[in-house]
Amino acid sequence: MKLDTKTIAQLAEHLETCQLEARDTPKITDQHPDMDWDDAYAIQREILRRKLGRGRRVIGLKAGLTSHAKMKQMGVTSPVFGFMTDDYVVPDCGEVKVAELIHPKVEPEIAFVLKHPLRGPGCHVGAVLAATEYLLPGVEVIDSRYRDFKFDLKSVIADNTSASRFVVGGVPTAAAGIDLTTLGVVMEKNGEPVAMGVGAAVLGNPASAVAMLANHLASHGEEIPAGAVVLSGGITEAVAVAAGDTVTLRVHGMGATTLRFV
Ligand code: 0L1
Ligand code: MG
Repeated sequence: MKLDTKTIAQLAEHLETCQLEARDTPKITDQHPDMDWDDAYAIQREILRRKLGRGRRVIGLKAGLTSHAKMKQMGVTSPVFGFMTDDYVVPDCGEVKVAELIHPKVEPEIAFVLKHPLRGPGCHVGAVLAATEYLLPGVEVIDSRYRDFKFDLKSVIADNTSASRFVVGGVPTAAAGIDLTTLGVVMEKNGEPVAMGVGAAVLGNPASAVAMLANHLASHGEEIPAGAVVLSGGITEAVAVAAGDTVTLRVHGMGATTLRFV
């Protein structure tokens, strides 16, 4: 690691304050160009520690930048991982207050809810499917704390991978019998389709992203707990939203989930 404990704590406080006050910041690597991957995840873990200290609970975990579309959009080459606390949950058909966010975007995802914990290393698609209780359509609202969504991979990891809100809904669907690679999704904004894709856009199979998350957590001695909601990553590029927009994600055979921006 290149950063000391005090700097990690200061950067975590800075990024979390930007989140809580809905204001943006230049990317942190501008001031700390030498920070490494361990520093980036240490800052993210310190943000989580602060939230847990205020009584928040971890509800889910996420993989991000998992599709070639997203990687191309952001100019990066590998996925990133983050957490979601209880205040990130939007009820199905619920509202997101845009004033609480900086510059939100939405992305269509497949959510996994696990019946058994998943622990790496060596976690693979088969283990993920065996541990999955059901799948759901999910929309992630990302809201990078970095000005104009301009960041590098280390900065975005420290910023908990832009996590801010998410909704899941539709029909809880067993993974057995579903071909996740050809699973089709349509995301609508104000009734118009704005993004379409299939599961294979996420690392060939969204379950691969969950396996990678389990293997990543194993390097910190952690696992994906049973009951966690896991967002497997955007199937398409993210779409900007504003107050007044309604977003619906339809996933073939799994129904739909909706959220409204006010
Ligand atoms: O969930 C995601 O794919 C987002 C990862 C962070 C990058 C971004 O803000 O787009
Ligand atoms: Mg995402």
